[in-house]
Amino acid sequence: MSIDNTPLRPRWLHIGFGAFARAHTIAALDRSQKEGLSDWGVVVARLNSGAEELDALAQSGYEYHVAEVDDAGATVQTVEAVIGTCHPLRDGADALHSLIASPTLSLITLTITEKGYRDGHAMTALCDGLAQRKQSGNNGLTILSCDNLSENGALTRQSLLTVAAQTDASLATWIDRECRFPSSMVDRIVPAMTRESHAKLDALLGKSDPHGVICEPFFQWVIEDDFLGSKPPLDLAGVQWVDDIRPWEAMKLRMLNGSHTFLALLGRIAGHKTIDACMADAVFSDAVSRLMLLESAPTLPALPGADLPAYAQRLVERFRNAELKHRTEQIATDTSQKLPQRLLESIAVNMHDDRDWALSALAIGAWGVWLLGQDDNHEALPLSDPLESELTALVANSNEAEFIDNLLNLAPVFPVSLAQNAAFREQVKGAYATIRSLGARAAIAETLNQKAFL
Ligand code: CS2
Repeated sequence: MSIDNTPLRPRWLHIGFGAFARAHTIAALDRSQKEGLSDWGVVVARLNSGAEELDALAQSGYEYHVAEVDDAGATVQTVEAVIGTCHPLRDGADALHSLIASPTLSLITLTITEKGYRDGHAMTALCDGLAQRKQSGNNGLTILSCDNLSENGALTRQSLLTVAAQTDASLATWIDRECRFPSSMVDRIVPAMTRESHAKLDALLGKSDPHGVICEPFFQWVIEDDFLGSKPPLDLAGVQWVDDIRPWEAMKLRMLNGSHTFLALLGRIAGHKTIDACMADAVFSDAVSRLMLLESAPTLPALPGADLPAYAQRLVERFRNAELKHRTEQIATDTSQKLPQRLLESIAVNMHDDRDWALSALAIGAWGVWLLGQDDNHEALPLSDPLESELTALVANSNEAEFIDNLLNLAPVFPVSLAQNAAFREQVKGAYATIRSLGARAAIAETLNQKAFL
């Protein structure tokens, strides 16, 4: 790891330096720092690929740009909060462990995607670093998840303790006693950068920035107020501190991300390559509003002061942002990891309350269609998912009649309570069959007509 000559200290380590973290998490610290004085600097780490990219970032003085775009124009932020980089494959695992053990460090943030909490890689790196920290006699620190999962703090704690307990029970006890795991709800639409979006950014900047990102102007970060020692200086960036994160998470995951997954799967099967293209199609924009208001919002835990119709309207406007070109295929990656918190939790509540969930059923049925590998125009649909081999085998070994039954038996995705519910299976099978026979767009149109929603 190398640290530049700067008044900022390495107090914060961010693991997972992808487009989202650049435009959301690290950009927020940068905004706050520019408003007021603080010595909080960030060291950014990647664990798998991307070592060369971190080298290049160091060579450009750790500076990158974030362009917020919509139809009103663009605003560019120059982010200067990064003071160092770390990559275990370049610097050796010890460099990351020593950084985690350092007494100056007090916060680790994570954007490791949904699957990162299951595959053990990031958790093992964290555990080894925390073992060194414990060994050095330093106190604990705060580990803050910024991934789109329900109760992401509790999940981080659980994943870490499971890995720690496998090698050293006393380490697990120390982590549990000494560290804090607040949950957080993060929100900003930041599409993965493509050749086209890089060209657009470079044109805006008048120079090339390979580390820069394009995103929407909207930003939200709600964090559970449970930190060890001083909190990072994020107030000036508009961060909200709350005691109970759960209603915030549920609102965002079910209304925004649930709709995103609905649009990504059904939209792409119908031939729409981006979210704004889906929203320009009246069948899809109508359906997504109804999904939010009639199938997601009524399932949410109470959140005093929340105006859900206004929230839904704002989401529709954000999804219409034609400057982002947010690819449906990108959102459809890792769907097996996304369905539970985005759609299945609200389906379970709707079934319990005897409320209609026909549009949510179409999204689950559409995942089945997606796995067959072809859209409505016979174009190939890519499968990128941590359960890829199980899913491919399931498709190969099932005949059409049993395919959805077999899919719904996939335990890591569908909780037993839903998988064993005959009404759930029948509705998903019906949705799948309708998409297979009519195509995605007509299946949505028919569902909207049949339900005669008000
Ligand atoms: C998207 C999210 O790719 C996806 O799965 O639904 O990344 C979404 O854009 C963000 O959660 C918005 O805050």
